[in-house]
Amino acid sequence: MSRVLSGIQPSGVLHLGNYLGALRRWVQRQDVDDAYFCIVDLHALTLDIEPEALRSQTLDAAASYLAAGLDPDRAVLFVQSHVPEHTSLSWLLECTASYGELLRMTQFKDKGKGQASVRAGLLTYPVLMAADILVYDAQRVPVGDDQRQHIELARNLAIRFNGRYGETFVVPAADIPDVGARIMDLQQPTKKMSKSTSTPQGLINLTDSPDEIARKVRRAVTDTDNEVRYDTEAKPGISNLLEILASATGAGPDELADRFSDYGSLKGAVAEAVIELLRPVRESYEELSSDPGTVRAALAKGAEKAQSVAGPVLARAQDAVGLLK
Ligand code: AQP
Repeated sequence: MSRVLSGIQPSGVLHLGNYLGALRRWVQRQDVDDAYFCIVDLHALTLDIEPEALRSQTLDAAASYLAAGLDPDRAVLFVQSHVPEHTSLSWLLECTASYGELLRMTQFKDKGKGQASVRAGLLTYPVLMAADILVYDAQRVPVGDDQRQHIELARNLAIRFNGRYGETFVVPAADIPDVGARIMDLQQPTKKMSKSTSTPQGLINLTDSPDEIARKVRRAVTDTDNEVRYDTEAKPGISNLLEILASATGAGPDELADRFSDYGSLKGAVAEAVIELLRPVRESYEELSSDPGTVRAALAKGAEKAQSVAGPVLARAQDAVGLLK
């Protein structure tokens, strides 16, 4: 059994990209792996967020985890800030990372662009993410393609720390799917679908009704030549729809392209597949959102278990750097 760790920011309602790139795969791993999945609430503070929104979205994200099929008896589900070992380790890793390597993070450049004042946390949160992973001795990190660079940083920090202070951390590896690793915005198909930067029409939320899903897919931006072909450079909109359909059905995007002779029929098939894929998640989410007690109980149990693993790893790292016991 390998130890896996991953998380999602409660920076908005979870969307189809979060589901296909992360959540759905976590559910598949929970019986096979020693699985730890958190809601990374501290990461959400790197951008502007109202305190009430952060609180309610954290609970909503946890309800989405359960609705997607994660089971607190088979995986450790918790909120990052409930386990303070993450932030304690993060400081040791900040003193391992260099300013230059953090400046090179593309998410920092993308999210900081156009902001009058960029929070220091936006620069340093990839280090906190490294701490999220390393503090559990995680071997694998199932994520979407946008997190590849951050996992590389976590690996580099683990290797550098081990080199400087002696073997302390497990060096983790990214686990990125072949299909569904980068679901694009339906309105701007050259940009990834994102909680914080997509418009409502560009996103399919896990809570969207079948009608909303059908409308958003029908209005998805394509091109004008009406030829269904998988070509992410020349036809990003159609390729994104094929990728979504491939991820929902298990067939390959090229093979699917051959089955459709026009955009209308492709869009109809995508809408139907997504509606059926998300139907059980939405139904279960609706039940859970009226039962916050169940969600909170799952998180409390998870935090206790998580802390029992994170505590000794943090102590090992503190000892390694020379902090007085
Ligand atoms: N569009 C996507 N396609 C596939 N996977 C995706 N993920 C995110 N967007 C897509 C994966 O979902 C997990 C959680 O991501 P996150 O919420 O922690 O942060 P993010 O990657 O920055 O996702 P968002 O939606 O864009 O959030 P905001 O807008 O708050 O930054 C990760 O495994 C990610 O790869």
